[in-house]
Amino acid sequence: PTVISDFSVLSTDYAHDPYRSFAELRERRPVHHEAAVDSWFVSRHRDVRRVLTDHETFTTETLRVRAEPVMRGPVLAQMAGAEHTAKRKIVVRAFTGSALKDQEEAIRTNAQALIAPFLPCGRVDLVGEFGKPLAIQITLEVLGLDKRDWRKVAAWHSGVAEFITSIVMTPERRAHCVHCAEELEEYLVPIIEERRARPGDDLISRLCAAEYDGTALTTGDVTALIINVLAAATEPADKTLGLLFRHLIDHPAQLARLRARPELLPAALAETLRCTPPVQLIPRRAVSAVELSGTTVPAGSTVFCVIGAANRDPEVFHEPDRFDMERQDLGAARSFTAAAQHLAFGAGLHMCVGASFVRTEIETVAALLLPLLEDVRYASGFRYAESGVYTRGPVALPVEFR
Ligand code: 2IO
Repeated sequence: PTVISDFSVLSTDYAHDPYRSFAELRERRPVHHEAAVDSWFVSRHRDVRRVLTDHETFTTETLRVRAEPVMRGPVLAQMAGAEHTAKRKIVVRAFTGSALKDQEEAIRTNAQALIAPFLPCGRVDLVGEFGKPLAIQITLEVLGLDKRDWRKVAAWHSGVAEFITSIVMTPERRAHCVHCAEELEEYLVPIIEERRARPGDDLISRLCAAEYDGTALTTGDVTALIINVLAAATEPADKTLGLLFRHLIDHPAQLARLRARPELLPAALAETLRCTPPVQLIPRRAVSAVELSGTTVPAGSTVFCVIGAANRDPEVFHEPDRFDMERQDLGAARSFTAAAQHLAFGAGLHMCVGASFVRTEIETVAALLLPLLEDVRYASGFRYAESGVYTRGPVALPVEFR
Protein backbone atom coordinates (compact mmCIF):
# COMPACT_ATOMS: atom_id res chain seq x y z
CA PRO A 1 0.00 0.00 0.00
CA THR A 2 1.16 3.52 -0.74
CA VAL A 3 1.73 5.46 2.42
CA ILE A 4 0.73 9.03 1.91
CA SER A 5 2.88 11.01 4.21
CA ASP A 6 2.06 14.57 5.13
CA PHE A 7 5.47 15.43 6.46
CA SER A 8 5.95 19.17 6.96
CA VAL A 9 8.70 21.31 8.38
CA LEU A 10 5.91 23.65 9.48
CA SER A 11 4.08 20.99 11.54
CA THR A 12 3.83 21.10 15.32
CA ASP A 13 5.44 17.62 15.34
CA TYR A 14 8.56 18.94 13.64
CA ALA A 15 8.68 21.98 15.96
CA HIS A 16 8.34 19.68 18.97
CA ASP A 17 11.20 17.40 17.90
CA PRO A 18 12.90 17.91 14.53
CA TYR A 19 15.60 15.35 15.41
CA ARG A 20 13.33 12.35 14.99
CA SER A 21 12.54 13.41 11.39
CA PHE A 22 16.13 13.84 10.25
CA ALA A 23 16.74 10.22 9.15
CA GLU A 24 13.54 10.18 7.08
CA LEU A 25 14.41 13.54 5.56
CA ARG A 26 17.94 12.46 4.56
CA GLU A 27 16.87 9.03 3.30
CA ARG A 28 13.48 9.60 1.70
CA ARG A 29 13.18 13.32 1.00
CA PRO A 30 16.72 14.71 0.88
CA VAL A 31 15.42 17.67 -1.13
CA HIS A 32 11.99 18.25 0.40
CA HIS A 33 9.67 20.80 -1.16
CA GLU A 34 7.55 22.67 1.37
CA ALA A 35 4.61 23.88 -0.71
CA ALA A 36 3.18 26.39 1.78
CA VAL A 37 6.36 28.48 1.64
CA ASP A 38 7.56 27.27 -1.79
CA SER A 39 10.98 26.42 -0.39
CA TRP A 40 13.30 23.40 -0.62
CA PHE A 41 14.80 21.77 2.49
CA VAL A 42 18.14 20.04 1.89
CA SER A 43 19.32 17.61 4.57
CA ARG A 44 22.26 15.45 3.39
CA HIS A 45 25.70 16.54 4.55
CA ARG A 46 27.13 16.41 1.01
CA ASP A 47 24.28 18.49 -0.47
CA VAL A 48 24.35 21.05 2.34
CA ARG A 49 28.10 21.53 1.90
CA ARG A 50 27.54 21.94 -1.84
CA VAL A 51 24.83 24.58 -1.31
CA LEU A 52 27.03 26.52 1.12
CA THR A 53 30.21 26.41 -0.96
CA ASP A 54 29.00 26.58 -4.59
CA HIS A 55 28.74 30.36 -4.66
CA GLU A 56 28.13 30.42 -8.43
CA THR A 57 24.84 28.58 -8.08
CA PHE A 58 23.68 29.53 -4.58
CA THR A 59 23.59 33.11 -3.34
CA THR A 60 22.65 34.82 -0.08
CA GLU A 61 20.13 37.02 -1.90
CA THR A 62 17.43 35.54 0.39
CA LEU A 63 18.65 37.87 3.15
CA ARG A 64 17.31 40.89 1.30
CA VAL A 65 13.78 39.94 2.39
CA ARG A 66 14.68 37.79 5.42
CA ALA A 67 17.02 40.25 7.13
CA GLU A 68 17.34 43.69 5.54
CA PRO A 69 14.03 45.10 6.88
CA VAL A 70 15.21 44.58 10.49
CA MET A 71 18.95 45.00 9.91
CA ARG A 72 18.14 48.43 8.43
CA GLY A 73 20.59 47.74 5.61
CA PRO A 74 22.74 44.99 4.09
CA VAL A 75 24.54 42.52 6.40
CA LEU A 76 27.96 40.97 5.81
CA ALA A 77 26.52 37.68 4.52
CA GLN A 78 24.70 39.52 1.71
CA MET A 79 27.87 41.08 0.32
CA ALA A 80 30.15 39.61 -2.33
CA GLY A 81 33.52 40.15 -3.97
CA ALA A 82 35.96 42.84 -2.85
CA GLU A 83 33.39 44.65 -0.71
CA HIS A 84 32.70 41.46 1.23
CA THR A 85 36.40 40.68 1.69
CA ALA A 86 37.20 44.19 2.96
CA LYS A 87 34.29 44.52 5.39
CA ARG A 88 34.54 40.95 6.63
CA LYS A 89 38.20 41.56 7.48
CA ILE A 90 37.27 44.49 9.74
CA VAL A 91 34.73 42.41 11.65
CA VAL A 92 37.02 39.36 11.89
CA ARG A 93 39.80 41.56 13.34
CA ALA A 94 37.43 42.79 16.05
CA PHE A 95 36.69 39.22 17.19
CA THR A 96 40.03 37.40 16.95
CA GLY A 97 43.63 37.75 18.14
CA SER A 98 44.43 40.45 20.68
CA ALA A 99 40.87 41.88 20.58
CA LEU A 100 39.56 38.46 21.60
CA LYS A 101 42.10 38.27 24.44
CA ASP A 102 40.70 41.54 25.86
CA GLN A 103 37.13 40.28 25.45
CA GLU A 104 37.91 37.20 27.56
CA GLU A 105 38.16 39.44 30.60
CA ALA A 106 34.79 41.09 29.87
CA ILE A 107 33.23 37.65 29.44
CA ARG A 108 34.56 36.37 32.79
CA THR A 109 33.63 39.52 34.74
CA ASN A 110 30.06 39.56 33.41
CA ALA A 111 29.57 35.84 34.04
CA GLN A 112 30.91 36.10 37.59
CA ALA A 113 28.65 39.03 38.45
CA LEU A 114 25.57 37.28 37.00
CA ILE A 115 26.04 33.92 38.71
CA ALA A 116 27.07 35.29 42.14
CA PRO A 117 23.54 35.95 43.53
CA PHE A 118 22.45 32.37 42.73
CA LEU A 119 25.34 30.60 44.45
CA PRO A 120 23.96 30.76 48.03
CA CYS A 121 20.55 29.30 47.03
CA GLY A 122 21.92 26.42 44.90
CA ARG A 123 19.47 26.97 42.07
CA VAL A 124 19.47 28.91 38.79
CA ASP A 125 17.76 28.83 35.38
CA LEU A 126 20.85 28.67 33.16
CA VAL A 127 18.90 30.07 30.20
CA GLY A 128 16.44 32.69 31.51
CA GLU A 129 18.33 33.91 34.57
CA PHE A 130 21.88 33.50 33.32
CA GLY A 131 22.52 32.73 29.62
CA LYS A 132 20.14 35.27 28.10
CA PRO A 133 21.20 38.32 30.13
CA LEU A 134 24.83 37.20 29.84
CA ALA A 135 24.69 36.94 26.04
CA ILE A 136 23.26 40.44 25.64
CA GLN A 137 25.58 41.99 28.25
CA ILE A 138 28.71 40.50 26.68
CA THR A 139 27.58 41.63 23.21
CA LEU A 140 27.01 45.19 24.46
CA GLU A 141 30.38 45.28 26.16
CA VAL A 142 32.33 44.02 23.13
CA LEU A 143 30.48 46.50 20.90
CA GLY A 144 31.36 49.33 23.29
CA LEU A 145 27.69 50.03 24.11
CA ASP A 146 26.29 50.89 27.54
CA LYS A 147 25.61 47.68 29.49
CA ARG A 148 23.01 49.46 31.60
CA ASP A 149 20.79 49.53 28.50
CA TRP A 150 20.69 45.73 28.32
CA ARG A 151 17.00 45.28 29.09
CA LYS A 152 15.75 47.58 26.34
CA VAL A 153 18.33 46.30 23.83
CA ALA A 154 17.30 42.72 24.72
CA ALA A 155 13.64 43.58 24.00
CA TRP A 156 14.48 45.14 20.61
CA HIS A 157 16.81 42.24 19.83
CA SER A 158 14.06 39.69 20.40
CA GLY A 159 11.89 41.41 17.78
CA VAL A 160 14.79 41.48 15.33
CA ALA A 161 15.60 37.81 16.01
CA GLU A 162 11.94 36.80 15.61
CA PHE A 163 11.89 38.40 12.17
CA ILE A 164 15.04 36.73 10.83
CA THR A 165 14.11 33.32 12.27
CA SER A 166 10.44 33.13 11.26
CA ILE A 167 9.39 30.86 8.43
CA VAL A 168 5.86 32.26 8.37
CA MET A 169 4.86 35.52 10.05
CA THR A 170 1.56 37.33 10.57
CA PRO A 171 1.39 40.99 9.45
CA GLU A 172 0.99 41.96 13.13
CA ARG A 173 4.21 40.22 14.24
CA ARG A 174 6.00 41.62 11.21
CA ALA A 175 4.99 45.16 12.15
CA HIS A 176 6.07 44.57 15.75
CA CYS A 177 9.50 43.25 14.68
CA VAL A 178 10.13 46.11 12.25
CA HIS A 179 9.11 48.56 14.99
CA CYS A 180 11.69 46.98 17.36
CA ALA A 181 14.35 47.35 14.65
CA GLU A 182 13.45 51.00 14.07
CA GLU A 183 13.81 51.74 17.78
CA LEU A 184 17.14 49.92 17.88
CA GLU A 185 18.30 51.98 14.88
CA GLU A 186 17.17 55.21 16.57
CA TYR A 187 19.18 54.20 19.63
CA LEU A 188 22.32 53.37 17.60
CA VAL A 189 22.51 56.29 15.15
CA PRO A 190 23.46 59.03 17.68
CA ILE A 191 26.04 56.68 19.23
CA ILE A 192 27.58 55.97 15.83
CA GLU A 193 27.71 59.70 15.02
CA GLU A 194 29.35 60.38 18.37
CA ARG A 195 32.04 57.72 17.67
CA ARG A 196 32.59 59.17 14.22
CA ALA A 197 33.32 62.55 15.83
CA ARG A 198 35.39 61.11 18.70
CA PRO A 199 36.75 57.68 17.78
CA GLY A 200 37.85 55.11 20.36
CA ASP A 201 39.32 51.69 19.63
CA ASP A 202 35.95 49.87 19.53
CA LEU A 203 34.30 48.18 16.52
CA ILE A 204 31.86 51.07 15.87
CA SER A 205 34.73 53.59 15.67
CA ARG A 206 36.72 51.30 13.40
CA LEU A 207 33.76 50.77 11.08
CA CYS A 208 33.25 54.56 10.92
CA ALA A 209 36.92 55.07 10.02
CA ALA A 210 36.93 52.29 7.42
CA GLU A 211 36.93 53.13 3.76
CA TYR A 212 35.68 50.97 1.00
CA ASP A 213 36.44 51.83 -2.64
CA GLY A 214 37.71 55.25 -1.60
CA THR A 215 34.58 56.19 0.36
CA ALA A 216 33.84 55.90 4.06
CA LEU A 217 31.03 53.66 5.32
CA THR A 218 27.85 55.67 5.84
CA THR A 219 26.11 55.71 9.20
CA GLY A 220 23.47 53.51 7.54
CA ASP A 221 26.11 50.93 6.55
CA VAL A 222 27.56 50.93 10.06
CA THR A 223 24.10 50.61 11.65
CA ALA A 224 23.33 47.49 9.61
CA LEU A 225 26.67 45.88 10.43
CA ILE A 226 26.25 46.63 14.15
CA ILE A 227 22.71 45.17 14.22
CA ASN A 228 24.13 42.19 12.27
CA VAL A 229 26.85 41.57 14.85
CA LEU A 230 24.46 42.24 17.73
CA ALA A 231 21.97 39.63 16.50
CA ALA A 232 24.58 37.07 15.46
CA ALA A 233 26.48 37.31 18.77
CA THR A 234 23.37 37.22 20.96
CA GLU A 235 20.71 34.98 19.44
CA PRO A 236 22.62 31.65 19.35
CA ALA A 237 24.80 32.23 22.46
CA ASP A 238 22.45 31.39 25.37
CA LYS A 239 21.13 28.47 23.33
CA THR A 240 24.63 27.03 22.88
CA LEU A 241 25.42 27.35 26.58
CA GLY A 242 22.09 25.75 27.55
CA LEU A 243 22.57 22.92 25.05
CA LEU A 244 26.10 22.20 26.34
CA PHE A 245 24.86 21.88 29.93
CA ARG A 246 21.89 19.81 28.83
CA HIS A 247 24.19 17.27 27.13
CA LEU A 248 26.51 17.18 30.13
CA ILE A 249 23.65 16.66 32.59
CA ASP A 250 22.22 13.92 30.35
CA HIS A 251 25.65 12.20 30.19
CA PRO A 252 26.97 12.12 33.76
CA ALA A 253 30.00 9.99 32.85
CA GLN A 254 31.13 12.56 30.26
CA LEU A 255 30.47 15.39 32.73
CA ALA A 256 32.67 13.64 35.32
CA ARG A 257 35.38 13.11 32.71
CA LEU A 258 35.22 16.77 31.67
CA ARG A 259 35.53 17.89 35.32
CA ALA A 260 38.66 15.75 35.62
CA ARG A 261 40.05 16.88 32.26
CA PRO A 262 38.96 20.49 31.53
CA GLU A 263 41.05 20.48 28.35
CA LEU A 264 38.16 18.46 26.84
CA LEU A 265 35.92 21.55 26.95
CA PRO A 266 36.54 22.56 23.29
CA ALA A 267 35.58 19.01 22.25
CA ALA A 268 32.43 19.08 24.40
CA LEU A 269 31.44 22.39 22.80
CA ALA A 270 32.21 21.16 19.27
CA GLU A 271 30.12 18.01 19.87
CA THR A 272 27.28 20.16 21.22
CA LEU A 273 27.38 22.23 18.00
CA ARG A 274 27.38 19.08 15.87
CA CYS A 275 24.61 17.29 17.76
CA THR A 276 22.38 20.29 18.39
CA PRO A 277 23.38 23.29 16.26
CA PRO A 278 21.66 26.42 17.64
CA VAL A 279 21.22 27.70 14.06
CA GLN A 280 19.25 24.88 12.42
CA LEU A 281 18.51 26.48 9.05
CA ILE A 282 20.60 28.50 6.57
CA PRO A 283 18.78 29.98 3.54
CA ARG A 284 20.12 30.42 0.00
CA ARG A 285 18.76 31.31 -3.46
CA ALA A 286 19.50 29.00 -6.42
CA VAL A 287 20.27 31.32 -9.34
CA SER A 288 19.97 28.53 -11.91
CA ALA A 289 18.27 25.12 -11.99
CA VAL A 290 20.41 22.61 -10.10
CA GLU A 291 20.28 18.90 -9.29
CA LEU A 292 20.75 17.74 -5.70
CA SER A 293 20.42 14.03 -4.79
CA GLY A 294 18.33 13.37 -7.91
CA THR A 295 15.91 16.28 -7.50
CA THR A 296 16.08 19.31 -9.76
CA VAL A 297 15.58 22.54 -7.89
CA PRO A 298 14.31 25.22 -10.30
CA ALA A 299 16.12 28.50 -10.96
CA GLY A 300 15.12 31.16 -8.43
CA SER A 301 14.24 28.67 -5.66
CA THR A 302 14.68 29.34 -1.97
CA VAL A 303 16.76 26.52 -0.49
CA PHE A 304 17.10 25.92 3.25
CA CYS A 305 20.08 23.90 4.51
CA VAL A 306 18.87 21.70 7.38
CA ILE A 307 22.05 21.92 9.47
CA GLY A 308 20.84 19.63 12.27
CA ALA A 309 20.13 16.82 9.78
CA ALA A 310 23.43 17.26 7.90
CA ASN A 311 25.33 17.15 11.21
CA ARG A 312 23.80 13.75 11.94
CA ASP A 313 24.45 12.23 8.53
CA PRO A 314 25.79 8.67 9.06
CA GLU A 315 27.83 9.08 5.85
CA VAL A 316 30.06 11.44 7.84
CA PHE A 317 29.58 10.66 11.55
CA HIS A 318 29.57 7.24 13.19
CA GLU A 319 26.48 6.71 15.41
CA PRO A 320 25.47 10.29 14.64
CA ASP A 321 22.64 10.52 17.17
CA ARG A 322 24.98 9.86 20.09
CA PHE A 323 26.55 12.72 22.04
CA ASP A 324 30.19 11.73 22.44
CA MET A 325 32.65 14.52 23.14
CA GLU A 326 35.52 12.13 22.43
CA ARG A 327 34.29 10.89 19.06
CA GLN A 328 37.15 10.40 16.60
CA ASP A 329 35.38 11.72 13.51
CA LEU A 330 34.78 15.28 14.73
CA GLY A 331 38.31 16.65 15.08
CA ALA A 332 37.54 19.11 17.89
CA ALA A 333 40.62 21.25 17.19
CA ARG A 334 39.48 22.16 13.67
CA SER A 335 35.79 22.41 14.63
CA PHE A 336 36.08 26.19 14.95
CA THR A 337 37.88 26.67 11.61
CA ALA A 338 37.02 26.40 7.91
CA ALA A 339 38.17 22.75 8.11
CA ALA A 340 35.26 21.86 10.44
CA GLN A 341 33.37 18.65 9.61
CA HIS A 342 30.17 19.79 11.30
CA LEU A 343 28.22 22.58 9.59
CA ALA A 344 27.00 24.55 12.61
CA PHE A 345 29.03 27.58 11.48
CA GLY A 346 28.01 27.10 7.86
CA ALA A 347 30.80 26.71 5.28
CA GLY A 348 32.36 28.60 2.40
CA LEU A 349 32.87 32.35 2.03
CA HIS A 350 30.20 33.28 4.56
CA MET A 351 31.22 30.86 7.30
CA CYS A 352 30.55 32.36 10.74
CA VAL A 353 32.94 35.22 11.59
CA GLY A 354 32.21 34.68 15.28
CA ALA A 355 33.40 31.06 15.53
CA SER A 356 36.55 31.89 17.55
CA PHE A 357 34.67 34.42 19.63
CA VAL A 358 31.86 32.05 20.62
CA ARG A 359 34.42 29.34 21.38
CA THR A 360 36.19 31.68 23.81
CA GLU A 361 32.85 32.91 25.18
CA ILE A 362 31.34 29.50 25.93
CA GLU A 363 34.62 27.96 27.09
CA THR A 364 35.32 30.83 29.48
CA VAL A 365 31.80 30.74 30.91
CA ALA A 366 31.65 26.93 31.20
CA ALA A 367 35.12 26.76 32.81
CA LEU A 368 33.92 29.29 35.37
CA LEU A 369 30.57 27.57 36.00
CA LEU A 370 31.65 23.94 36.27
CA PRO A 371 33.59 24.24 39.56
CA LEU A 372 30.85 26.48 41.02
CA LEU A 373 27.99 24.14 40.10
CA GLU A 374 29.01 21.01 41.94
CA ASP A 375 26.71 18.03 41.43
CA VAL A 376 24.71 20.05 38.85
CA ARG A 377 21.35 18.42 37.95
CA TYR A 378 17.93 19.42 36.63
CA ALA A 379 15.73 21.11 39.23
CA SER A 380 13.23 18.61 40.62
CA GLY A 381 10.10 18.24 38.47
CA PHE A 382 11.73 19.94 35.45
CA ARG A 383 11.06 18.42 32.05
CA TYR A 384 13.54 19.41 29.37
CA ALA A 385 12.04 21.14 26.32
CA GLU A 386 13.39 23.03 23.32
CA SER A 387 11.78 25.55 21.01
CA GLY A 388 12.49 27.04 17.60
CA VAL A 389 12.75 25.63 14.08
CA TYR A 390 15.23 28.18 12.69
CA THR A 391 17.28 28.88 15.79
CA ARG A 392 16.64 26.26 18.46
CA GLY A 393 17.54 25.88 22.11
CA PRO A 394 16.22 25.02 25.58
CA VAL A 395 13.15 26.99 26.68
CA ALA A 396 14.61 27.03 30.21
CA LEU A 397 17.26 25.11 32.12
CA PRO A 398 16.57 25.30 35.83
CA VAL A 399 19.34 23.44 37.65
CA GLU A 400 20.19 22.67 41.26
CA PHE A 401 23.69 22.29 42.62
CA ARG A 402 25.65 22.19 45.85
C1 2IO B 1 22.04 37.96 11.22
C2 2IO B 1 20.51 33.45 12.79
C3 2IO B 1 21.24 35.08 14.39
C4 2IO B 1 24.43 35.94 10.73
C5 2IO B 1 21.63 37.17 10.01
C6 2IO B 1 20.60 37.93 9.26
C7 2IO B 1 22.78 36.78 9.09
C8 2IO B 1 23.65 35.63 9.54
C9 2IO B 1 23.04 33.50 10.66
C10 2IO B 1 23.78 33.84 11.88
C11 2IO B 1 22.96 33.75 13.15
C12 2IO B 1 21.59 34.43 13.12
N1 2IO B 1 22.93 34.40 9.67
N2 2IO B 1 24.46 35.09 11.76
O1 2IO B 1 22.52 32.43 10.55
O2 2IO B 1 25.09 36.95 10.75
